[in-house]
Amino acid sequence: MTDLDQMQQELSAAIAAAPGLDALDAVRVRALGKQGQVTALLKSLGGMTPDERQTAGPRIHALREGVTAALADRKAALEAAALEAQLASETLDLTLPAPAAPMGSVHPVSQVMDELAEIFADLGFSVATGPEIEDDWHNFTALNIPESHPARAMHDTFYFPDDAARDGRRMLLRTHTSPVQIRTMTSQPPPIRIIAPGRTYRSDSDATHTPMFHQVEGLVIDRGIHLGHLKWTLETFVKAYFERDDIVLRMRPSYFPFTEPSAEVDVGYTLDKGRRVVGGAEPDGWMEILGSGMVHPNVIAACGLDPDEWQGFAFGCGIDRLAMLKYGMDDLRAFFDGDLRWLRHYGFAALDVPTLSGGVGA
Ligand code: 2NM
Repeated sequence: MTDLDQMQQELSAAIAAAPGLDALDAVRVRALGKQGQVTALLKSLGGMTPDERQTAGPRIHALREGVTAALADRKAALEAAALEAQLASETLDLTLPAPAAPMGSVHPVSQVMDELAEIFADLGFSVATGPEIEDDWHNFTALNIPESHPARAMHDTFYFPDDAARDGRRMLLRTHTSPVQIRTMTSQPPPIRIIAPGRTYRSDSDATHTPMFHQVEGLVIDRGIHLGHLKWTLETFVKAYFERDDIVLRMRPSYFPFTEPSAEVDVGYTLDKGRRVVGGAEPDGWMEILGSGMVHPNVIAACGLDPDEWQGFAFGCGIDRLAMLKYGMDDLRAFFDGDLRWLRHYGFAALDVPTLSGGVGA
């Protein structure tokens, strides 16, 4: 056996026996490194005569290629074995139970908005939305509240600086969601059945008012709409929302610029250990929960419709107050504090989606 054959055999054995990647690299350095055995043979080619080189050259190169290939094979085998061992040790038990206390909850305001959408969807209403930054035409003028009208002052409006005006219209934070109804009436033909839930803003802050609050308003526009449609719709809504049939509503004549006639709607409550509970066939007292009325002909005309052909009713109420009455919170300001303890107590599980069949109160 020649020296070269013997070297080949020794290196092959060392490569095959290398127990890990570090040991294998040590063999590589011993053979192919700067001071390596194979490297030394390659260098010796320079000192040979052309004849010697003719025979030794191909054998030395073959040795180097053989060693290089054996190193690569062994390296791949060791890496595959290491991966196998890692996969075998790192198991994930997918049958383990989920954490007992999932994080996060649905805010009562979001929950009530979902309940309202579900109740009114069943009556054929869709949900409409619009910008919170409005112009004074959509928020006031189109709603029969002209420039000089005292209702403008009554709304405690947050106005933007005059240089924010667009097309000569002052910009403001909407004081109610009614501009959504205006945008719906000017962009789609009747019949219209919508509710518009969302954020509204008034410069007002005390125990029962926050500068940002939530409103839902409803609008129906069709031919031959009258007060009877309004009363039935509100009764059906309030019964579905409070989930009881013994609800009594009382309509009191009132005034809004955008409806004529207008009515404030009270719901009867009964006393349970001194606490007011919405409902009961023989009420102990009344709570105001809604404003409503027949849409003023001026509003219908401002939206480009003929008031002799189209009539409608509208209503509005505060979502935050609706939530407090149903779920028993007594401080409005806690709604917007972001206190995790309050949210854990009053929040709803993310998968508790309100449905009429399953109970909107979840
Ligand atoms: C209320 C009370 C009464 C109302 C009117 C309209 C519109 F756009 F049709 F004219 N939207 N909402 C309305 C009527 C709102 O909230 C207390």
